[in-house]
Amino acid sequence: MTSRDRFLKALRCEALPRPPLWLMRQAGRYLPEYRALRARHSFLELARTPELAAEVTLQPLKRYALDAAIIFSDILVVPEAMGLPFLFREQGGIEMAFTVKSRADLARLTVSGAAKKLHYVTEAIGLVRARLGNERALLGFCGSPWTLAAYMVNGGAGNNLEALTMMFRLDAKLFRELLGRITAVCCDYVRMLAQSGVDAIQIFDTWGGLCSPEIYGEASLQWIRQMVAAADGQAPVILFAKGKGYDWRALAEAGAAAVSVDWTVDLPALRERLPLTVAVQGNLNPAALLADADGARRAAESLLASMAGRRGFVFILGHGVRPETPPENVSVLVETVRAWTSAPRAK
Ligand code: 1CP
Repeated sequence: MTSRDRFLKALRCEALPRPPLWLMRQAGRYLPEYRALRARHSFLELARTPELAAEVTLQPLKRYALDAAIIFSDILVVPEAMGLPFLFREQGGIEMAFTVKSRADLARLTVSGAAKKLHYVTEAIGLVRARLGNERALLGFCGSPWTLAAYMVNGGAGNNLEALTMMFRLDAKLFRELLGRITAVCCDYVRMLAQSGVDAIQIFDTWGGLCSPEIYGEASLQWIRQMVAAADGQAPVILFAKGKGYDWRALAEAGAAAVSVDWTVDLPALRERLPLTVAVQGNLNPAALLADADGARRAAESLLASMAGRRGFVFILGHGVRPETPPENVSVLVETVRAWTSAPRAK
């Protein structure tokens, strides 16, 4: 069975002796070969040059027997295409060029034709697919409208994280106009990704946890649902929602093939609660890869054992690989998951 078949079978909740494995942020600063390229090119140069983006995408796959690649890009290319660029701070992290606070700011954002500016992503996808063939799965991704709005209204992490929630509560009309515009671009972009030949599209709702559970449906999930509809079954959608205060059944009913969760969620319990038409993806704590290799192996085995024999499981970290991760620990993780076999459970 190819890695790509394994990945697609897991998303369809078919029985497998071991789960497919990939990592969020599997390309990035923990890899010396990434840092070497970054020393010569800015992040945006890497992301916007299809040959370079393809090379960075393939870096972790050359080192590790991962089952899937994720195209090298960023969720913030969408606001950037709408006319709101982001900058790298001297001290690390990112910052938006301006924040959206009023109707006048909203008027600065482009909707029509914005997604077309992201053609460099689909070109990079074409290059990666040509090199990977059908051996391994290839994922595209997009931020959720709520999470993108969190950057566009709050600014980068460490800024006023309540500004978007305040807009939702105090100026519902402005909120809906903003989210409607972002969603329109995200839907165009998802259609482009789905047609570019990716095997799945991950939607990152990294800041979904800023919503209290009673507003999540209106503030975030309704816009995500439109994106899932835009994929139109051409590529399965994986929905990553960070945090644990969600109505998981409502997320599962949004139409995604899989729900992806962080390490604060009890994954076997979530698997029990969701129907076997929706896969779960998760959720090793990225911190488990920061210390010794033995600890990384034990943490991976414990998650594998807890999910042994269950259908509809994709093994991933609960969030991105941290830049300080020793690359050897990722090797140990990959070896541990690949060596695992378990018989299917009755259920
Ligand atoms: O080289 C550098 O210094 C830039 C670091 C970096 C990298 C490697 C950024 C800036 N983005 C990326 C790539 C990236 N981002 C990928 C592709 C790589 C891969 O997965 O292999 C993906 C899928 C993302 C997605 C992304 N970007 C998310 C969603 C996932 C998550 O981490 O929750 C988010 C929130 C971002 C925003 C972003 N981009 C970059 C940074 C430093 C941040 C976080 C900003 C912040 O909140 O402080």
